[in-house]
Parts: sequence; C-alpha cells; structure tokens
Amino acid sequence: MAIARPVRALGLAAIVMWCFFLWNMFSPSAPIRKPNDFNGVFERDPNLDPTGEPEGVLVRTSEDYAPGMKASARINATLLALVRNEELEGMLSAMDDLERTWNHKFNYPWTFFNEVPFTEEFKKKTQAKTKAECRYELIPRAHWDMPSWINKDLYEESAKVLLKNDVQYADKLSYHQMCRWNSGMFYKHPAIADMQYYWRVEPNVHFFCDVDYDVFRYMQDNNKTYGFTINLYDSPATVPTLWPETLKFIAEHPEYVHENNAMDWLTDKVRRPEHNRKAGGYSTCHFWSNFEIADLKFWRSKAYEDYFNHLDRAGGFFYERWGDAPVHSVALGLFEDASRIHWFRDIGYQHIPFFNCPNSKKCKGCVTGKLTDGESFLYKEDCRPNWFKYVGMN
Ligand SMILES: Nc1nc2c(ncn2[C@@H]2O[C@H](COP(=O)(O)OP(=O)(O)OP(=O)(O)O)[C@@H](O)[C@H]2O)c(=O)[nH]1
Ligand SMILES: *[C@@H]1O[C@H](CO)[C@@H](O)[C@H](O)[C@H]1NC(C)=O
Ligand SMILES: *[C@@H]1O[C@H](CO)[C@@H](O)[C@H](O)[C@H]1NC(C)=O
Ligand SMILES: [Mg+2]
Repeated sequence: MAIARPVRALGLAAIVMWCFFLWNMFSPSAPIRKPNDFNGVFERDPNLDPTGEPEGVLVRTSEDYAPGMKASARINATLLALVRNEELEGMLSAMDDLERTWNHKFNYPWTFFNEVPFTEEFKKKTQAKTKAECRYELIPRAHWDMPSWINKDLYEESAKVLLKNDVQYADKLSYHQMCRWNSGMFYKHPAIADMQYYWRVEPNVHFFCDVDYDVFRYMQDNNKTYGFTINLYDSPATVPTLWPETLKFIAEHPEYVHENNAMDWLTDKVRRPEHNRKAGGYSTCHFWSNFEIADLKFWRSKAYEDYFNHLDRAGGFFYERWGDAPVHSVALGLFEDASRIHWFRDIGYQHIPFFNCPNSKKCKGCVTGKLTDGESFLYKEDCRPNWFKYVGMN
C-alpha cells in the first residue's frame, strides 16, 4: 500500500538507534538482547540461522517440477498478479526477478487478472518470460464495480476530506476498487477455484535471493496459512473506523476469534500511541500485502467471508481508504492461529520504498538488514519488532 506522506523527520538519535537495531537484527554475530533493550524489540534467538533454509523443507528433484508436467509433487498453487496493460514493463521486470531466483526451478503457473482484457502484446511478452503456463483472466464486473449500496456523492465528498488529510489516491476510484478486490474478491474468481495457495506479485517489485525450495510445499508441510516479508505501520487517516467496525463484528461473532490470536500486535499503543488513537484502538500494524504467500482456504472461510461482508456494508472501502493490507492483517491477527503466520526472512524483496534483505550469500542486489532507501524517517514505519515481541519468529 502507499505510505503516508512525511509528517516530520525524526531526530538523529532515533535514526541511529534504529540503524543499530537493524544491524543487530540481521548481523550474523548479533548479540542476544533482552526484550525492551530497544523500545520493545524482540529477543534474538541464537539458534536462528537467517542464511539457511527454514526447517521442514523437503528437498525434491527438478524432475518433480518439469514444465507442463502435472507432477505429483506440484501442489495447486499459482503466482498471481492484478495488473494493468500499461504496467507491462514493470510486470516483466518483476517476472524476471522471480523466475530467476525461484520459479524457473518449480514452474508454477502465473495467473494475471485485469478488469479489462489483456492485450496480445501483454500476453506474448509475459509468456515469453517463463516456461510455466500463463493464464489471463478477466475480472467480472460484479467483482469490480462499486457496490450498489455505496452513495456516490458521499464517496466524492469523503474523498475530498481524505485528500486534505494527506490520504494518497483517495480520489482515485480505481484505487478503492483495487483495495476492495484484493480484500474480498480475488479468491472468488472461478479461474483459481482449484487453487489452494498463491504468491502475490506486483509490477516493479524486486526479488534478490535464490530460494531453492518449493515455498508452497513449505506452507503445506508446515501447516502455514500466511507468509509475509515486510510488516509496517499504516497511515491512520486511511482507516479511522476499520477497528471500531471490527470490534462490532467480533462482539457479534466472538466464536471467530482464535485463542492464539495476535491481538496484542493489532492493538499495541506503546510504540506509536498517536497511530493507535487516530485509528480507534488499532496499532495500524499490517503485513505489507503487495507480497503475500497464502492459503486460499483462509479467505474462503466463513469467518473471513462474514467479516468481509460486514466491512463491505460499512462502506469504508470507499468512504475511507481501507487497504487490503490492514483488512487481511486484522483478519489474520484475530481469526487465525498466530503460529500459522510465517515471516519469509529468506526471501529478499523490495516494493518501493521498503526492503526485506536477509543476511545470506544467496542474495544479490540489496543491502543486508536495510529497511528502506527512502528518507530516514521511514525507519519508524517498521512494525516487525512488535510482531517479534508479541508473536515471535515462527
Ligand atoms: N488491472 C488493474 N490493476 C490495478 C488497478 N489499480 C491497481 N492495480 C494493480 O494493483 C496493484 C496495487 O496497485 P498500486 O498502484 O501498485 O498500489 P500501491 O502499491 O498501493 O501504490 P504504489 O506505492 O504507488 O505502488 C498493482 O499490481 C497494480 O498493478 C486497476 O485499476 N486495474
Ligand atoms: C488440485 O486440484 C484438482 C482439482 O480440484 C484436484 O483434482 C487435485 O487432486 C488437486 N491436486 C492436489 C495435489 O491437491
Ligand atoms: C494445523 O493448525 C491448525 C490450527 O492450529 C490445527 O487445528 C490443525 O490440526 C493443524 N494441522 C496439522 C496437520 O498439523
Ligand atoms: Mg504497488
């Protein structure tokens, strides 16, 4: 998601502290730190080796993943991109990176979604980037159009107010539609009805590290629901009533809240009390959903469907600018067992302006541990420390 415009820069001391924290977090010889050494930062587990593959990886031969072969090893999964024809170059670049570092070994199909038909040029050039099958799917109007219960005038008035509060893209209807589709529609598309897992990819993102195992099989073998790389604060002005609506929903459906939830991560107010206050009790912490590797079963569950419908009726996809990242993250944090959410620390990743860059010889082209190449005040947007503090590293 887009990040908020700069409010004001942090003092030098805070920047230095964060650099020090990041260095400690990713450095191979990092000393073990006690909780609260750095503003509530997690205790580093000396047994964790960020350079290796995660435990539970089953090694398979390349035979299992021959192109076009419905190999028994390959599970029902796809790389998935919502993209416009005009973003072809950025898509090709993202494909180059992901094919080179991972998919040429596994040949999972690509599924491209668009609300208008893909051009022949788009199809030809994307297919040329991979040996795997590419599918080009049209989004049904009923999944994309503004729903009937949204008041257009109210939407337009709200957009003006949001823009005044520095909410980027608030007056871009397609941006609201995109966030809603990614929140509650993509997994309903008939083209992926047989799929169980997906890896979401956006144009212009980068992948830096060779990943030598089948991440979908890792998800399955380890009973994981959701994998992320980057975990951030959001702009509270985009989600003023998301949390209040969520509280109404869980008051009606307490049975959906998992006993091992991540409520503390969702409601922390120690690190950024102003964010929590402006977002009505929500920390605004979220998995940055331009990258996600996930089990579609979660989105297709009754709990999530009921939750999405509640939010959709409340109108915040249009009257506010609820992103799919906070919506996904709040749902996961409440309804899923937190131990089934995995940090893919070994997947080097960038979507401007943030990185996940592991300490590993398998990575090229990013700076170990560096969160951002944007302005230094962006360092305070990192919410991983809270995730590690409240939930842990698994
Ligand atoms: N087909 C289609 N794809 C869209 C549309 N709007 C956004 N997308 C795609 O949805 C994803 C997210 O949109 P972005 O514009 O990148 O949103 P963002 O990441 O919050 O914003 P940036 O920080 O500017 O990248 C990208 O993969 C876009 O290609 C749309 O109207 N039609
Ligand atoms: C994949 O999906 C198809 C269609 O639903 C199903 O027949 C097949 O058994 C699935 N394959 C695996 C490995 O789960
Ligand atoms: C996967 O995790 C869920 C939730 O913790 C649990 O109910 C289920 O039994 C687990 N399945 C396996 C195969 O471990
Ligand atoms: Mg983007």
